[in-house]
Amino acid sequence: MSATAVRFHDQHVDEAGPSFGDGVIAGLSRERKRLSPKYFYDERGSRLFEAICRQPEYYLTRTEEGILASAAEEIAAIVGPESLLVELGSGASRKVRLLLEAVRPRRYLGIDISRDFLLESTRRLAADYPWLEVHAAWADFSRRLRLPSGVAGRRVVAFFPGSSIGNFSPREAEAFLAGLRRALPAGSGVLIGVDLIKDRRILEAAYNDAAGVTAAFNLNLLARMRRELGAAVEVGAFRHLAFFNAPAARIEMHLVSEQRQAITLDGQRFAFEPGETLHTENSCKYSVAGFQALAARAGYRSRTVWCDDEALFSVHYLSS
Ligand code: AVJ
Repeated sequence: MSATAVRFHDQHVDEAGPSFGDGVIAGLSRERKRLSPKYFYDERGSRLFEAICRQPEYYLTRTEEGILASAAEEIAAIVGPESLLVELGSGASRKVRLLLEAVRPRRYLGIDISRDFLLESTRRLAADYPWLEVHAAWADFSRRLRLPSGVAGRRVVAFFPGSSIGNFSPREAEAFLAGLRRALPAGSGVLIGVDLIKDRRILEAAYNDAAGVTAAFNLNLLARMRRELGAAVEVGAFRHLAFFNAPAARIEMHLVSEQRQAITLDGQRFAFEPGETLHTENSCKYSVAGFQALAARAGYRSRTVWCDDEALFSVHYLSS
């Protein structure tokens, strides 16, 4: 029953983006080498990310869950039962379960870039919540988003947890939110988790966990190049680097080349100097007021903001 209960929309909700291989070649060809963090999430990367969320230093997940748990009834009153809850980047997370149980929406649509992971997590939701109509759309929502036809609700609420918005620059985040507003019916809501600017020691510890899970997650990008693209790359000759760039209010992750070496792919050779980095992720942080101003520029009204007692993390309810 659970396997067939998910309506899977393999239609292109997104515009076709470059393949992993094309993205890697383009990123390695730049003067300052960089890759999009969306390439972290092959199956192994998605599992490593789930493990990051359980690390003691990674306060984001448990703090957001705490906020959602204590705000659940308030959120349920705003959202209402005849709704469609759209989760952007539907991981295996417990967060959406908190919401589903409190709100009891009619329909759920999970959107994710990792197909197998999406299927597994939506099937589990369908099995656990027989009253819920579960839809899954395989899409890269960082590109233009459309709701699959026939999937609607009296009120549509997009749930974008985990501070995933932080992967966009502030300018991109504004454009993304404006695009989301246009993709959803007028009057829709957005429930979005946003990590806050704070003491750099707390921030840097969260991206340098003692167990080395974040390092493995970062290095998996190189292993994925080898596995999927047949790239010649010495994974052991790169190391994980994560630091807070305070002027830009973001955590940066890089893979640092520990020696002179090259990655070879598709007959092309990409040379690294010792110490040269491949920039793999930005994770932007905001103040509450700063994020509200960004949302206002994207055409939203800020309805409610919830924070934890230590002001580590924020959850915003925006309406269009
Ligand atoms: C999924 C983008 C919110 O930036 O904290 C976690 C990804 N990278 N550890 C984040 C991530 C390294 C995560 N986001």
